[in-house]
Amino acid sequence: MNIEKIMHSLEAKHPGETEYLQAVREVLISIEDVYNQHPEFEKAKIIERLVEPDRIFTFRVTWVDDRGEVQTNLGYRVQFNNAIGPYKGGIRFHASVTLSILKFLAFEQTFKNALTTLPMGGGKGGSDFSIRGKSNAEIMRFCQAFMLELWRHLGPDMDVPAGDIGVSGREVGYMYGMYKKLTREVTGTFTGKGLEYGGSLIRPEATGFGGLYFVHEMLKSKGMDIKGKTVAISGFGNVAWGAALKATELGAKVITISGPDGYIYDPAGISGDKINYMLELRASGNDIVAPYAEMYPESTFHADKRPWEVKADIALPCATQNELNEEDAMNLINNGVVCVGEISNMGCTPEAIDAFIEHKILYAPGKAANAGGVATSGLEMSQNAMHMSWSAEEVDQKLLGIMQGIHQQCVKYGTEPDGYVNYVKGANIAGFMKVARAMLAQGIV
Ligand code: 2IT
Repeated sequence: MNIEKIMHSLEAKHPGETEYLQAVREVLISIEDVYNQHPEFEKAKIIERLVEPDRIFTFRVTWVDDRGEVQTNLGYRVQFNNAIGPYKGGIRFHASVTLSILKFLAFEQTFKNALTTLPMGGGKGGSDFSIRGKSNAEIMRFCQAFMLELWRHLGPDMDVPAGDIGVSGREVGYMYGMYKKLTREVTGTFTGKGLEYGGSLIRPEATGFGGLYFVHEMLKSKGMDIKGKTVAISGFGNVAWGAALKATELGAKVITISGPDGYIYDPAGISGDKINYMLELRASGNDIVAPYAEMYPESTFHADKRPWEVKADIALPCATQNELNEEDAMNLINNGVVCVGEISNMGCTPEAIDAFIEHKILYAPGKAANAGGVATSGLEMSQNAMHMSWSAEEVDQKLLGIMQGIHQQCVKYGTEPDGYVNYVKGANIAGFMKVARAMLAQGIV
């Protein structure tokens, strides 16, 4: 495989799609050696086929705001790869959304979903619509307008969306309601639904829980205990919330959360009511964490800073892509970090990842560490297909088993001669091998 040639051609075809090109390059570097050992992959041009989405829908979403003004946003769905199952992946509503971001997310999702062992292909969708400052009625009207276009591309065995940044239970409910009305079917095409209408227990917590199960496995494999460790978390949404809950339950102490306005440092530990308060802050719709420091005076607010400057044993990026750069990585390393679990998608820049690997830090990429969210979505699909619901314990046990399985796959494919586990390589190779074999088996399509 000639990585530079492939990247050059992709850059020419998709100029300026930096996040997508970044995600592809990372995977190609990881899989180069195994790819070269499989001439059948090269013969079937697996890489050239795998780096391009099967198809992309882009559409206009027009709706009317509370003042009666007509608003127009962009809507997208990227159906990346369905070699191992129906397209599956979340929908992101955020002002920063571009096609490049959704293509990187859908590309990563393809490998992540393969790692879960469940039959799900990769997809992602979204809009540049931001829920910040919008009324409930505006959010509902937007979700309905979005679904008026998207519904025809979805289906329980075709494409099953879920939430992502800016899309949680409320937005999923509004989209699913419109989807049902248009399709006249009740098949559960959407995950992250409310418990009353087909949602799964543990799904809201699953990304954070899964991330902590993975981190726990990483530490255990090196004879370390998570108990008593300090944890720096970024973000304050659903993922950060689930991560803080499980970290605390496992005996660790969460000392930071963050928002677009800065970060909170709480040396007393963010636990109990403080974790619930995180959800209240989120629900306020203001997208700021500063009020936490007023509510809990033992904590401090650090405006316009990222949490990676604090001393912590474990760092968990839980916000968004490229939120932890090389300088942040060096701060963490110099402060003695032992484990970094990327629970956001592509949370670390390539330079930050290189620094962690060079310093032999336990570092897990998002497609391994955050796969618990989509894995539990897969479990929600199973429950819907069976017209049954499992108990929280059942779902949680399955989630734990899946995360342990992903950890084993990373160790299998990522262990280097000196015993260091390169989780990036492990996750990319394990995910790629499964998708590539499935594509090969199904011919040139
Ligand atoms: O990035 C992700 O894995 C998600 N946003 C969840 C996707 C899903 O289909 O549950």
